[in-house]
Amino acid sequence: MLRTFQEHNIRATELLNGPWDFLKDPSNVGVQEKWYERFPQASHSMYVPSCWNNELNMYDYEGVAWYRKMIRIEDNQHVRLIFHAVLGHADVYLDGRHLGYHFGGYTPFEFVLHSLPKGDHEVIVRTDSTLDRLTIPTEHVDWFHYGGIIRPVELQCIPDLYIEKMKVDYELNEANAEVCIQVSIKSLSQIEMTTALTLFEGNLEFHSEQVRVDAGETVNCMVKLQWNDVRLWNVGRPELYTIQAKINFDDKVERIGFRQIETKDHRILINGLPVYLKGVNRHEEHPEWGFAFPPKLMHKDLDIIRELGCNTVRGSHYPQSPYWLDLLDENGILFWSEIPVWGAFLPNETVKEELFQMRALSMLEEMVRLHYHHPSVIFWSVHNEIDSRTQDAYKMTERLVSSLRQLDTSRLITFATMYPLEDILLPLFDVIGINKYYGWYEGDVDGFKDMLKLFHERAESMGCADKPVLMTEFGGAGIFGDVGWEPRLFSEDYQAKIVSEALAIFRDDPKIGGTYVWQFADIRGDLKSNSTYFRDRARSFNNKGLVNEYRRPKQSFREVQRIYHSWTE
Ligand code: ADA
Repeated sequence: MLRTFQEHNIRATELLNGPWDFLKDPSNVGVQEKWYERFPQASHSMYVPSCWNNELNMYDYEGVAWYRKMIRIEDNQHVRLIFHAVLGHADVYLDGRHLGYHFGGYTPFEFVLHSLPKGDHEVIVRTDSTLDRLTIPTEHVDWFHYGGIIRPVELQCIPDLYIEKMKVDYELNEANAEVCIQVSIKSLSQIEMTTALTLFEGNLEFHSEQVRVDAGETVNCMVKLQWNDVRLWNVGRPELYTIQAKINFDDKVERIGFRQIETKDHRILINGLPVYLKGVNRHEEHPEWGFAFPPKLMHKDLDIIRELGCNTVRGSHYPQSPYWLDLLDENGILFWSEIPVWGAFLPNETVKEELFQMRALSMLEEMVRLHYHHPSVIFWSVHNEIDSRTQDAYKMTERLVSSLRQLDTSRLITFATMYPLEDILLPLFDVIGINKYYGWYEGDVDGFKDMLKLFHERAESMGCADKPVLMTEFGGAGIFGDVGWEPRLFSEDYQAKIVSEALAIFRDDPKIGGTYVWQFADIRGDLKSNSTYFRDRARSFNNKGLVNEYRRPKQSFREVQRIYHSWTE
């Protein structure tokens, strides 16, 4: 499942989920030996989507691996081949021909294949999960370093005239919306063609026109309407609208929610009313599936997060599945979306590199494209814990933020800083996120009080006094099942104690607009016997979850649940 609803009712689509032929290429000889022309006898098959590290004897494999799938095309036809997410570097070949390269991990990329002849075709993917100083994330990162095709691969049959994309925007004045719908119709034909374009909201037709498209061209149709008295999407009270664009032999469905986001007096306002954010950081990760997180388990995560009393989730630290965001849309839960620029060990030298910045820019663009219509998404975040004290960080951030502002003006732009008292980036953002671990990595929990006092003074001196400040990370490790009489480090008791004390401090500070506990569930860490990084991660897990990796609640879960339920705005 890709979405909780059908994105196409007319276009024929097929998921290529299931077994693919799979081969490791640890010596990286595949390109030289032209495996894309002649795939070697497959050593075994790999289920797609999945992470290969979850298979036997593959746990710590980082490097190159090849996938192959035969596809059957019933008629000579145009085909759209979509890879919804492949970790790291991906080169795609069709019948021995290189179709293209993509770098990323959590966003889709696609190829449109004109007039693919009827019959069998061979799709080959070379992936490389190797991290280095210029990949995003870079080589030292605090989550397990999986590889593979982690989200579905989709095959769509498209007609000569097809809907390339649809974009829905609106301006709200109370409950009156000026709606702007843009539909791009693309021709793959040799001749000029005409089609009807019809737009529906649910089953209700509200627009129809004839569109002429020259051979091989794209026409962007823009429809502007005034919709009065729309039902507003709100926290805990979701209202969704389904918009379908239909042409002669194709269609596309998008789902939106009408809501207005603002900031005022240190608070996030949704539809003019302040919402105190009660959140957690969630990795989309599970020990059995890695990042190929099954939709069924997303329902369970959602239920647990609702039990906890959250009204928001931070998608740490990469664009999460559209299915997950659909669930948040349907439940009125706010979302923070970010790209995997994870900076705690990011050298300044890397920040300066053009390739690194270009990768970050294209990840931002792909994230916005993927999540654009989800009403739950209210924050775009450009990075986490980079060294935000340097001019190089400033220059890169300015570039990322200005590109985001061109892509979307309707959401708040933010980041998470680990240097709140020295950060020079504050003025660039709408909202400031602070990550700090008093009671765990430094001092005791009371350290938050002094830090926040100094931070507010500093923010004021930088002209940022009114911006909402969110506590985007805080907490400590608690090993599931380790409970006792005394709150020892790494016990559930100690974790529950520091998290609840921290929450009380934040709630007392009128300048804090919300909290995201680090973290929802325990995740696998990236420990290596020959590396000094993350050696404090017992069991090779980051144990700061309120639930363990199998979603069993710890004491801290009960405490946060009690506290979040007691907070009313
Ligand atoms: C950082 C980082 C998280 C995690 C956390 C921790 O704040 O943003 O990804 O690594 O520290 O557990 O130390």
